[in-house]
Amino acid sequence: MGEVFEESFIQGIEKELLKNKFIYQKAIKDVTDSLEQIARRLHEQRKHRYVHQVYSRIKTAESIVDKLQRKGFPVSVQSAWENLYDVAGIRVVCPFIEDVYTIVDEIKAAYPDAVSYERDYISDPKPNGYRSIHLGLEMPEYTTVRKDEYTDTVEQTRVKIEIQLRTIAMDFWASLEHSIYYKSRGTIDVATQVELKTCADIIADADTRMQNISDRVNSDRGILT
Ligand code: 0O2
Repeated sequence: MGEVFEESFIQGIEKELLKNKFIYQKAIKDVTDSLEQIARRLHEQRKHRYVHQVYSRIKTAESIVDKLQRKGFPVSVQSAWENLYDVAGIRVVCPFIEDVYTIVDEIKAAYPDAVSYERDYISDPKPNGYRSIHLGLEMPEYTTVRKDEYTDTVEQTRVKIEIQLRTIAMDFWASLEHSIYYKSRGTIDVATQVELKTCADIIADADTRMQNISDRVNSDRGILT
């Protein structure tokens, strides 16, 4: 069990975090714009919508503190800046499983020097059934101004950002599981955990079937996606 922090400590982190907020927002906007261009180009070229929805969020101070504790990092804004990739997070929801992999390849091609890690929880789901791909990027060269009592120091920094990619079906499960279980780790009985895993398996099966149907229909029509 991690240390319990006072409300005022979390508020302090929240206030400090606001100083970095604009730069996280800028990184989110750049990646989101780039994703929109990719989606538009693929749609024009292949007459198929690879991206169903894109949304983003900046992690709350409470969730940052929780994750730093879980991973054994010091609990501070500087530590979050250095150690966490998902303070700025983008989620890309695609219709089919193969669309997810196509968009992952497009992102890697768009940011060849920025990808720090790729975690494929689709081919290797988490034990609870969670499926998604997480891509950690370090965006190059953002300008920040560090203020102290006497000077403003202009610095070039690399902003970390995480992109999570999944199908509509995976997103359905992850959103519900997040609200039911994930945030209250360990406080839900084993039977409920098993039931959630069963739902994840049913959804994974449905995803594969939908992909197969799509492939069959496209090949009957002579369409290559
Ligand atoms: P928030 O702020 O509420 O969105 P990562 O290091 O990010 O590749 P890891 O090590 O699993 O992955 O880290 P963590 O903190 O457990 O998960 C990061 C984010 O991935 C979570 O954000 C979720 O959005 C998503 N995620 C990971 N595992 C699961 C899971 O089992 N179920 C669900 N529903 N989502 C998951 P947070 O922490 O919820 O933050």
